[in-house]
Amino acid sequence: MTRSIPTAALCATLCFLPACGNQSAGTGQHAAHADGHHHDHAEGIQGVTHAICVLSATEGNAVAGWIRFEQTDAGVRVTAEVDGLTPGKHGFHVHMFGDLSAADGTATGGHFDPHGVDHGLPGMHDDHAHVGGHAGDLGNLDADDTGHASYDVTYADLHLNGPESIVGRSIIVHRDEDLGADHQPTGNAGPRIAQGVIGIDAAPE
Ligand SMILES: [Cu+2]
Repeated sequence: MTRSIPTAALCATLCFLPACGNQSAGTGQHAAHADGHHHDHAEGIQGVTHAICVLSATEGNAVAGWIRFEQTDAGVRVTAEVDGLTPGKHGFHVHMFGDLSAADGTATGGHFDPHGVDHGLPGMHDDHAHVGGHAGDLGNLDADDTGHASYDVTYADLHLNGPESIVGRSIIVHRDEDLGADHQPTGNAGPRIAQGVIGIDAAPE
């Protein structure tokens, strides 16, 4: 019993010293590495100002298009140009995950809903457009007779940075119209006909 104590103490000392030495060296390298990058990456600290989602049709559909997101003083401006739709309204939302691995779009999960509230359609308050109940509720695309839809709405409460950022999540376009709050939790918008990941976009020069 008496020998085990010094042995343990010796082992602890031997093990500790090299570890301590390595840690010091590692910390020094890390500090130098970080310092060298401060200037190069200064622009990234200001956050995301532009994002883009390029849509791909889900299996059996022929929808194509894009949705762009731009940070403005009034909020995030959402613009979209989408083709291959049937004439009329098609619900579209920010969904939780940027996972496009399912052919029917279901790997993207449900609507992005960081506050755990009911689904709804976007509306106006104090002259500013607000997303519907869920943070991802963007309402409907409205396709003309050629199957083309344009969209341009600036939302005061949509985010490209911070804990409610939509970057890295996805957009789903649905076959049917989003009927809003009377149809929980999805607006009864039907199958997913197009999907895409929201990624960081280049800011215009
Ligand atoms: Cu949806």
